Amino acid sequence: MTLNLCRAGSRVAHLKLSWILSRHMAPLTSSCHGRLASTEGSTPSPSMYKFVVVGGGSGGLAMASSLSRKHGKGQVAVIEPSEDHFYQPLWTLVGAGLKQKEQSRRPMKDVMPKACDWIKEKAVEFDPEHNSVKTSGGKVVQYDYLVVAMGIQLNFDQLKGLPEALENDPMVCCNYSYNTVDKTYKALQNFKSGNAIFTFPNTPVKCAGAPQKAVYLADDYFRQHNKRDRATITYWLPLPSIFSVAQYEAVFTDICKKRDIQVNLLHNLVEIKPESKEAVFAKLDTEPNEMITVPYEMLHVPPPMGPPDILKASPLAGPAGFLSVNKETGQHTKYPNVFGIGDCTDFPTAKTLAGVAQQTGPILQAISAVENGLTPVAKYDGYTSCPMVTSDRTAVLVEFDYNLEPLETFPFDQCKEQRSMYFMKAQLLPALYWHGVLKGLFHGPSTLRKLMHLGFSK
Ligand code: FAD
Ligand code: UQ1
Repeated sequence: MTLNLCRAGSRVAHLKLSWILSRHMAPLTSSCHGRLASTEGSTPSPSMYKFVVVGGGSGGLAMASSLSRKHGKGQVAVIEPSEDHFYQPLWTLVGAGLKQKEQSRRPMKDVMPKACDWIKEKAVEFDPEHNSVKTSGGKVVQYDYLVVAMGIQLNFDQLKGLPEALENDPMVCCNYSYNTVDKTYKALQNFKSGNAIFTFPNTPVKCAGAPQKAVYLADDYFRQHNKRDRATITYWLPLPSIFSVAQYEAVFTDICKKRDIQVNLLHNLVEIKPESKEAVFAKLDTEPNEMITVPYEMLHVPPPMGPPDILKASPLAGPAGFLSVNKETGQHTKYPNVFGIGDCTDFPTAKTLAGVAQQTGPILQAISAVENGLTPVAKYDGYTSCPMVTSDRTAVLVEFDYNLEPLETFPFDQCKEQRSMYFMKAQLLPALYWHGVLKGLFHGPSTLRKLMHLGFSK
């Protein structure tokens, strides 16, 4: 009876039922997740969970770890098709030959929280009216609460010539995927002379700093290998400035000037011609857009990106196709038992892992509030950050919030290139990721920030 109600009930009825059960009839809380089913002698259904997490990337596993630690075995399922889990921030360093790409990968089975059920399939359809997700294997997985953590989709085929160029031209490279990241270091090594071109896509992007870090690391590599004077380095962006936060924009404009890196704003890469080794740009400040064709010796291209297709096509999508969430709590704007984290959401801030870590606390609090029939009050402030690696020994740690105001952790001048920030990027953050973020134990640096600023006026 309870099971049928769970299956057939409307979203609201279903939620009310969950709350009533969880508050007053604790042993029956699991009626929708197998426990009551087994007491009644029927087979526990593997397709009904208190929590379903879609995506076993950074945000998905951080949430799944915390939720399964709190709620116990069998309560949380993670729908994730990939055999491997990646620490993507390492790819910037892999592209410059400073790390091996294998260091960024771990088998999914080793990082999946033990108390979670791993459904090794793709989610293919969301049905939030019936609290269910359909998978590529035909399963219908039901939930009390859904956490969407599918990341952003890489759309290589949306840029004319990019798939062919990545396939056939050894000097066209991309730090944004495990399969193409080692081409970048090979291109740096094989570069003889000419144009080294670096671009930025005209779409939403994860880690908007990563395309720029590739520029600085190339400049640094060429200098160390005595070929900088044979390289013309250009960085092309469709945006009106090199960085969205004024204070950091000044820092990077200055670095580019000092290092003879030419920055071409308001230029969008529209085509790559690998046969003639040319890149075609649209000048966005002309109407109709004037086209410029530039020969390249080496070309680094982050692909166009966008919301995952199945999310975009679902009732969960907002106007831009990303998961529509309340910007302070991560709760869906229409379905109160749906939450989102990370790159697949429309949190109006830069998409980074640092942001993901900082989101986990408020989202967990919001889920807990809804479970207890309360209104979520947690407040994610839009914190996002990334170490802008400027050489193989220095980085500028940028950190800011929804207001594009710096929200810096350390009490020293973060606008200066620092060796300590490179050390943090290359040595400390990977460990913090595998042992802290993924286990749901690190919720961003806000406590560290408070400690660091004790006694300082900042
Ligand atoms: P992801 O970690 O990408 O995970 C998404 C998961 O969803 C994947 O496992 C995928 O397989 C799964 N999935 C997709 N579709 C489906 C489906 N239909 N069904 C089920 N599962 C699905 N951030 C920083 O903070 N600092 C940095 O220095 C930094 N550097 C970066 C450098 C590079 C080159 C790149 C590429 C990223 C960098 N980032 C950095 C960004 C950071 O890696 C991401 O913001 C972060 O991983 C986002 O986490 P997520 O959980 O939202 O998505
Ligand atoms: C961070 O928390 C994080 O995720 C663990 C990153 O991804 C690798 C980052 O790049 C940064 C900068 C942070 C912020 C953490 C500190 C200690 C400032």
